[in-house]
Amino acid sequence: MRERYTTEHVEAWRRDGALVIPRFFDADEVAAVAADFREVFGQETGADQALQRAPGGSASFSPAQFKTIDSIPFACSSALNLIGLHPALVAFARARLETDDVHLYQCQAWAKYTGAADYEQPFHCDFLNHTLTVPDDDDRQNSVTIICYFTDATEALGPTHYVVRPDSDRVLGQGAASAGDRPAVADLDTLLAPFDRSTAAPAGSIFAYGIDVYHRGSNLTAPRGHRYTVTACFKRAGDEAIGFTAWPVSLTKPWGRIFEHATPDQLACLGVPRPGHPFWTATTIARNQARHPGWDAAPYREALERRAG
Ligand SMILES: O=C(O)CCC(=O)C(=O)O
Ligand SMILES: [Fe+2]
Repeated sequence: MRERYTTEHVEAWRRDGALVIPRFFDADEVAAVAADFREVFGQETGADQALQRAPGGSASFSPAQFKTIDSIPFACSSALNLIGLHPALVAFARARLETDDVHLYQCQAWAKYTGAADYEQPFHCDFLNHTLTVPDDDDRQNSVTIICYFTDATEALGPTHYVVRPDSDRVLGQGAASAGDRPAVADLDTLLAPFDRSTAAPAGSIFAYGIDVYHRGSNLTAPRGHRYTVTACFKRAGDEAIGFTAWPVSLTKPWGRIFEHATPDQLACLGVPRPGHPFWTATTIARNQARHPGWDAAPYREALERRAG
């Protein structure tokens, strides 16, 4: 299997808090995920004209930006349902967080279309809705948030823009990103503008960034354009300070699509105990098999037999 990231990438992440890894996903993976996007969102083509804010207006968050975003699982193939748990992505998160036990706490598919919204956002850090407090001083206790592109993110197709941590620290003072709240830095966008970088990259690329890294969504201006992304966020398992999605809440969603195809390792990233965990008894295995008929219980049963034997 080809190497999808290097130790230099992990080092860059540690130093800068953010990086783009071009073509992390293969062309066939991109094609399969994009096909699922078309099935789930039912629309591929944006409007002829971009929606742009009035002259003099400032970039902002708006409900229209988030109209076509949803969490896994979806009624489509395993391509989209499991791409956020791709073994290489999980391995990258493990390397970055320096633990084998990571938890996927957000996994959303987001389709954006030219003209459906003005997607231009002000600079912000994501910790504001990933924790009730502030980012940890120890980066390994924070999380790895990853935007995965399944369409080409050219400049006219709304690539995320960002500022590496050394730059924002220099401009705003060390740790200012962790203060985060915009009123404390009134002209944040002006101050950060000279250090603005684009994540423009071909389909299959990923943008990994910390919850303390300044970034912003940008608008889609290409006529009839669309942008497909999956956001996958990992934290250390058991870290109650960080969160976003409580997976069991979406009980009416097609979880069978996940259970039918995910490996025990992938399921563990969603909080399903691993084979051999004391949770798995003959009773719980049988009951879970009844709940998710397509689930392959063999590894769990075998681990139970090994424990008993
Ligand atoms: O979709 C993007 O490019 C970034 C969006 C973002 O940063 C946000 O909504 O918090
Ligand atoms: Fe954000």
